[in-house]
Amino acid sequence: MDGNYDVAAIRREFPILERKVNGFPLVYLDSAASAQKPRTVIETQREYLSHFHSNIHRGVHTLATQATEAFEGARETIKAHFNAAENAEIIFTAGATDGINLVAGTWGRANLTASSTVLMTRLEHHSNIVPWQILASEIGFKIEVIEIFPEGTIDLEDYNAKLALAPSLVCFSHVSNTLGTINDAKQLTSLAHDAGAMVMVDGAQAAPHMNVDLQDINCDFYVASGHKMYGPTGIGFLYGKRALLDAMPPWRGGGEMISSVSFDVPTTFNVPPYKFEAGTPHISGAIALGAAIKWMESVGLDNIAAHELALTKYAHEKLLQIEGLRIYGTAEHKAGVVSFLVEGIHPSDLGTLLDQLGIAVRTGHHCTEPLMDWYKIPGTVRASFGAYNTFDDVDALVAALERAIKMLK
Ligand code: C6P
Repeated sequence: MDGNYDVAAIRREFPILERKVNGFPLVYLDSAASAQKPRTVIETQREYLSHFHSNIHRGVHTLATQATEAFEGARETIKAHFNAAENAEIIFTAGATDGINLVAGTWGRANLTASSTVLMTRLEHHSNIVPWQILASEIGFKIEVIEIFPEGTIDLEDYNAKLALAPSLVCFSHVSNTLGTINDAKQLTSLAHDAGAMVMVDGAQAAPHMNVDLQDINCDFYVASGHKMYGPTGIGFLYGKRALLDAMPPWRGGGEMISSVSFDVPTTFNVPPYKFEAGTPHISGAIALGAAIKWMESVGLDNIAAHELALTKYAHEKLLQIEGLRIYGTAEHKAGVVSFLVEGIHPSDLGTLLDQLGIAVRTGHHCTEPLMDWYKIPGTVRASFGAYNTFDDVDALVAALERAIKMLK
């Protein structure tokens, strides 16, 4: 136990943490890629599939009603947890990537022109770059990059200078998946709004690690992925302000997103969120995501954040004792992500050897190639923490690294 945080009890809720990998107890340090699942999430999905699976919003029978209630209950859980103003502002998507593509394909296509400018930070994940690049190649708008300082924080002077270009949209990640930097989403949003821009926040790495209050941030769009929040893959959400969602054209066409379809008069569309949820959604995923959020709430996001911060500080201290090791991402406000390189060793060689010792880390560019290019490095080794990680996990990483480095040098 550290303080009141009973990490041993938390670990018991994650069956996967009992397994061995390559003969060693699993040390899972890759939660930024995808978090492991507590029993309540696994059970919720099993319970739904075993007892009340049905399509939703379409049937009058008992199973359809129960499935619809559970699905809409999950939407309510997301709305309440993230403090959206109403359930209609929460659109189920396949994940953060899907949500950003939705905004680009609807709001972006309807509102950006050849003379528009879109700002984004150098920290962005490809998911918050490429959909805008694809649209820019079609429409012809300009993309401008907000520069960062070497420790991984946004250069506010550069941001203000770029805001003077009167951008239509500013895109930034709430937390960097590669460096761990926590951006001040409220401040960045307010500056963007003062300049007349809309704001798209990529919350994929913030939602699992801190309390996020959407009305307080006041951004226009926010996306997150269920699988990083201890929930299933293939489900996530897009938050959008109601007035914007009302005005946006639909995205994918199909069942459920319409009000009326005709060959004779124009087809009309449903209200948000259904306007953006064509086809049968990932019902079990949405319901289990609701369970995952309730699980995070039961531990307390502030407790998870404090625990992960303590692990991060400890990892920095211990790792920096290794000769030739450099940490990328040293912002004062940092989430549980530690990216590093060891002089003379390729990150993927280190990652492979660490795996042989039971340690799961991610290596490579972490879908942030422009950031890696800026640092002039091929990638990093990244250890990332979840609610279930321990100080022993950090010690195991350091010991395995020392062994691996000896083998590689
Ligand atoms: N980052 C990582 O290892 P999806 O794949 O849609 O669930 O999430 C995409 C995404 C968007 N934004 C940020 C900041 C992210 O970190 C991710 C996913 C994983 O860092 C996989 S590349």
